Amino acid sequence: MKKTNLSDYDPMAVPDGKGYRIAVVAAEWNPEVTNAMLNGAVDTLREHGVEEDNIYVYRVPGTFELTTAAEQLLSRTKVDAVICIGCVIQGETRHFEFICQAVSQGLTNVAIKHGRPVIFSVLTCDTMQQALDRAGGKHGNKGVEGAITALKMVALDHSIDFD
Ligand code: DLZ
Repeated sequence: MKKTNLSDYDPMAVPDGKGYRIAVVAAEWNPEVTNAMLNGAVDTLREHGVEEDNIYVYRVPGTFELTTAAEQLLSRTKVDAVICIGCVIQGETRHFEFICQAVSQGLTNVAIKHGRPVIFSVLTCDTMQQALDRAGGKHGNKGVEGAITALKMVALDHSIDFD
């Protein structure tokens, strides 16, 4: 069956987030989209046991800046994961390609450098409607998925933390 709501998940399969420290960074561009994703991510972290004091929310100007923020957070704090939220909409110029390429490669590099989960909750859409459909619309909320992914990746990280 075709999966149309990307936020369908089994809550029982999500690790308890008690004691996890999670940063959520959201871009200010396309705020009607990124705010909905940010709210979805934070609500989901709370629902799965992450304490209010352990959720750190930051804003950056645009999606391009997510990489710098993730690097700053992982190099200067003890957060267990960083959820990066952005929305890039195709325009008339090639800006879209450069931002998408830079942020996907940049976030991958930061995750590998620190060995910590950096979650790619970045929508790369042709139209605003496609983005809204994935930010609490008919295709779910990519922020919710980012939170679930973060919880699963932190649990994995902790489970292999032995010598
Ligand atoms: C410049 C720009 C453009 C054209 N489009 C978007 C977009 O669709 N989504 C987004 O998050 N940011 C966009 N930006 C801003 C860049 O991400 C970045 O903030 C600036 O290039 C400054 O580094």
